[in-house]
Amino acid sequence: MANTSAKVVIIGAGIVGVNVADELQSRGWTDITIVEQGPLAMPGGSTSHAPGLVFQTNPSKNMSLFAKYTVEKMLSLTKDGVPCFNQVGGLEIATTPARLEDLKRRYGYAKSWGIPAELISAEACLEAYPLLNKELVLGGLKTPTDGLALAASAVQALIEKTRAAGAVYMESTPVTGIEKLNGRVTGVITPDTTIAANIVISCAGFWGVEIGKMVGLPVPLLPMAHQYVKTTTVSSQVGKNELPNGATLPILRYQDQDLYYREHGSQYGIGYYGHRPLPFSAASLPATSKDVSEHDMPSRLEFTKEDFDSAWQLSQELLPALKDAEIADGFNGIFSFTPDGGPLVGQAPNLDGFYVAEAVWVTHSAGVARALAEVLTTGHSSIDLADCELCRFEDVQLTSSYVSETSQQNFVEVYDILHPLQPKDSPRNLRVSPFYVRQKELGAFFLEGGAWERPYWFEENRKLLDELPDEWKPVDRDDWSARYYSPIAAAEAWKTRTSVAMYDMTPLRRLEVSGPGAATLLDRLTTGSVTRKPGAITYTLLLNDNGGVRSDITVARLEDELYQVGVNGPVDTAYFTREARIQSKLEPCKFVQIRDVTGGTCCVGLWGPKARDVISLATTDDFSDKALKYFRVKRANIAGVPVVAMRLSYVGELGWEIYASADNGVRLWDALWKAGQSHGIIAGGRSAFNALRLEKGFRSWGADMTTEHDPFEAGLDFAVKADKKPHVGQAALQGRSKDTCTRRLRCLTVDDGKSMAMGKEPVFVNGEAAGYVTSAAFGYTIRKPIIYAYLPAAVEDGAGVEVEYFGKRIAATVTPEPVYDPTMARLRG
Ligand code: FFO
Repeated sequence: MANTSAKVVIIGAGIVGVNVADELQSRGWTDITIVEQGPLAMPGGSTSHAPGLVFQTNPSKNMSLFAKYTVEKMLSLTKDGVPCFNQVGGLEIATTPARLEDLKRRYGYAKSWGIPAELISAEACLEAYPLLNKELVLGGLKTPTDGLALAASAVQALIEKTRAAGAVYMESTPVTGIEKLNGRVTGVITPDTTIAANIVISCAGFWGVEIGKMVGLPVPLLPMAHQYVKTTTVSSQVGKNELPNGATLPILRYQDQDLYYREHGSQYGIGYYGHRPLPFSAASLPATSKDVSEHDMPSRLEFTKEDFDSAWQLSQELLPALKDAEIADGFNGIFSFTPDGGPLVGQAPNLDGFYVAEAVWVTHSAGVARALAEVLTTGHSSIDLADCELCRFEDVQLTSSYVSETSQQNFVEVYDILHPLQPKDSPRNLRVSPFYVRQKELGAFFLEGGAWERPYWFEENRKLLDELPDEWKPVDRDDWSARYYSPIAAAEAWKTRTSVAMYDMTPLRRLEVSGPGAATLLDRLTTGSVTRKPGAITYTLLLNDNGGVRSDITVARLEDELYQVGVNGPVDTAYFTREARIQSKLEPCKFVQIRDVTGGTCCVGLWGPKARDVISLATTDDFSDKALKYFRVKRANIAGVPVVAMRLSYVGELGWEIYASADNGVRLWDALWKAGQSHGIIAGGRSAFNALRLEKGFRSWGADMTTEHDPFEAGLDFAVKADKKPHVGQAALQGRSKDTCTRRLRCLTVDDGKSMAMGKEPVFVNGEAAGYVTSAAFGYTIRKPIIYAYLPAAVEDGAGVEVEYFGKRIAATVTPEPVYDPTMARLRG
């Protein structure tokens, strides 16, 4: 990625576009043009009516860090002598016992991500916010560094700043098309001119869908109206705030009723998420006129009072001082919602040089802009972007019906207490494996992931609970960790470790990488020895050019010019596809093709000490250790089904991943099932699966490591081959080692043998928050919960630490890993 300046056109001068311009300039880029369809003084998109509340704490680490930077940056900006951030603090209140518990969880996130916060009593809430009805409030979460962003002023301040540094602004200039040549963007078309560009960044907010259409790019966001009102003067507040929009009370969240509040001088601002979803299409809105005003802008729709009636009543109950006021002015303001609530950031998979930063709230605007500017100027961002990546969705998740339904659901759930495993109720059954019919027969309990239906356990296995030896008996869980869980998982883990089980691995994304350039491509992008002869499998890493782990993958060489690569998701697919396209263009004789074969194939993981006994009853092909060693692949035939068998196991047992084409799936399943009967074979679900992999110390990308961690920190340096030809990330790792890390991923076991964590909880070393949980599960084999967490490198094995779960401290011990089969005797057997 080039470090030198490019010719950049940014579409949209909202809070995201102007921040991107500024962040690029501060990194030395100079040739920047910003095209805005509205007048610059008030462009008329979401920024122009955004209420500006910045609550930083979020379950997502990167969203919290984006918000944190937005606060810092806004604090440094002034417009006409007035700072662009009013750090009044934030207060989230609980009016139900469930919310009070949830605030403890949110307090944990704040600690994990380094945002100062305090859990406070009902009395302290009243002290911080005297207007509250003391009958209603049970307690609160106070975040002193939260506050109010003056988004529209910040835009003006940044326009002045970036203009002074040479940025060119074109106002009242709609974009009518995008120019491209040979898969690269070359310019932006407006009614009067075409502006040449080699980088185009669409920061068009909810108009992004329409801009995306110009280049054939689906942008999975849904514009939706959200109600906001200003009251008339509240008499108790007269004279308390100096500025017309001034505020001194903290910004306030009343999530139990989908409401939030801020002061506007002596008036109140109230936002409401409790009304019916009001979706729109940006294409249906009129063109932005030259005279946008506060009350007349395309993103500000007519107020629908009937949707607000209950909110007004609830607000007067919570804040009795509002009883002498009325609604002065209300509107339905359009914002962007997405299928998973995250923003959309990154390069279009189908068009090089075309970037998107959309569905970004004011809260995260400067943080996202900085990350994108880092990507453009250095090739990588310091905060991991995977859960914001534009290309993180599966194809079925890009259809307009999916985007519409799930984004509306997100609107409805925006303040709900959501369990980390909680699936969508609808749409479901989008992708099912060929084994689905059999799984139904076995009483599978399904959750959804990557649009796949995935069994978590099988009711059919409940009867095994009676046979479970004492040392395998599950222990009781607290209510939260018992959700989406069944003790049946203990029985499935037991069978896998002591007998044999079948796991549906179909949803594991796999790519066929083929052509004369296949080995060259894989060699260049990975840390491992992937050019060994056909039959070899390599567990290896994709790094970014800062040495951060962008994925961990398996590379199986089937033929000289044919590989099967097991990856972690659509972001990996987009990366391989882009790199293959570039290589094929630069070196036509090294042509390489990437094909996602996930949907057309299926996979059974047949694992356990009796796996070889089972397979030998279903095939005459040789599955002995000699014929197929650990981490080797071969084609075979099982009961008449052509398969590819890979000798590896994410659960850490003897056995194989067995791949077949999807049409043969049921036959494959039935043959293995039948062969397994005499050995007591069972089907295992993801609940047991996830526990077994953690016992074995196998990392899960996205949770246990991201681009923010290098292989040494993540404990994956064994996957980096020292004497290898240059590969992406190699140079960055020079001079780094286990000894230079300041933090490392560690295995903890819970001392009381039963207290669970779920992930993202803070970990305390010597009483100080020093790290956070990446993965956690009950280790059935050792009969203790296992927790993986990043901790300072100095922490030694045997050290006692504490994990905070819903405000309670759980004692845990740092333990050498893996806790199961450290000598690999099981896998190599
Ligand atoms: N591909 C396949 N085929 N199967 C998988 O389970 C997975 N993964 C991800 C993505 N790709 C996959 C990769 N994660 C091991 C650990 C993590 C994995 C996959 C495999 C593993 O067996 N590690 C051994 C490697 C030993 C060696 O290098 O020889 C180990 O660490 O001991 C599932 O998420």
